[in-house]
Amino acid sequence: MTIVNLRLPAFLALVLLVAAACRQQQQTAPANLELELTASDTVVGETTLMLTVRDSDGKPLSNPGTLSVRGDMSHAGMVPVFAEAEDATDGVFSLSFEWTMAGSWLVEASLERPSGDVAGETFAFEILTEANGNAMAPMDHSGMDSAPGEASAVYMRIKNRGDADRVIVSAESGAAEHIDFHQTVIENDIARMDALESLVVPAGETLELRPGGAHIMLAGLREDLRSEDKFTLRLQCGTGEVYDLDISIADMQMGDLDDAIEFGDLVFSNRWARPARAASMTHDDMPMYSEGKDASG
Ligand SMILES: [Cu+2]
Repeated sequence: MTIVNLRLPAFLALVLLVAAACRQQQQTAPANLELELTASDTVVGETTLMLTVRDSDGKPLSNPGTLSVRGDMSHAGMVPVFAEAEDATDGVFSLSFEWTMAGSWLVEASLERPSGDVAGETFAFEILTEANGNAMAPMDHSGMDSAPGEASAVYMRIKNRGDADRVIVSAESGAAEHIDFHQTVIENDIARMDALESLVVPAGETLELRPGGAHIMLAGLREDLRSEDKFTLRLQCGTGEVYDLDISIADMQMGDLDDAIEFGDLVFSNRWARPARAASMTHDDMPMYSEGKDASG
C-alpha cells in the first residue's frame, strides 16, 4: 500500500486555487503548526486520511481541535467530498474518506483549534483507477514541470433540427489519447462519472453538454491545452457522418460563443474545453516516493 503525501507550497496552492476557478475559499496559513496529510490508498474508492498536527518543535499536539476536510477534483466542476473528525490521538486525526473519481484532487484541511483559531492547508493527490493503480507511481505536484497529466472535458450544445434522432457514437482528436462520453451523477452529495455509450440528440431537441452533466472526457493529453488555444475534435454519428469541430479552450464556463457550425440537421455551438496539462514525464523530473516518505520539499 502506497502512502503519499504531496504537499503544495502555498504559492502553488494559490495558483491552483485560481486555476480551479470554482473554489471560493481562501486558505489561512497554519499558525506555528505543521500539518501533514497522508492517504492509505490513492486509487478510486474508500481511503483513510491521516492528518498529523505538530507544533513548531515538531512535537505532535495532544489536543489539536476539530478537523474538517474538503476534497475537490481539480476539474469538471465536481461536487466536493467532506469529512470531519473531532478526536485526535497523539496529534493524529484519522478519518474515512472516499475518492469518488480518478484524477487530480485538492484536499483542504481546516483545523479549528480549541482557542477558535483556524489553521488550514491544501494538499494535492493524484488518484488513479483500480486498473492503472499498480502501473503508475504518484508524482510530485510541487514542481509544475513534473505535474502528472490532467483530464479535460469538452462541452457544447448540439441542436437537432431534423425529425430523426441522432446518435453520436465516437469521438477522436489529436489532442488526447482517450476520449469518452461521461455523465456526471450526483448521489448523496457524492459525484461520480458514469460512462455513456453514445450521445443521443433527440429529433427537434438540443443536447447540452455542460459541467456537472454529460460531457466528453479527454485523458492522456498529447499536449497542454492552453487557454485561448483551439483544437479539433471529430465526432462520428451512428449513420457514418463525421463532424470536425474546433473547440475553444477556456478557463471557465463562459457565455455563449458565436461559433455555430451546421452539419445538415445538426448545429454545434458553444464549444469549449477546460485547459489542462499533459503529463510531462522525464526521469529527471519524476520523483518517486517510497512508503511513508514525506514528499514535501
Ligand atoms: Cu468525465
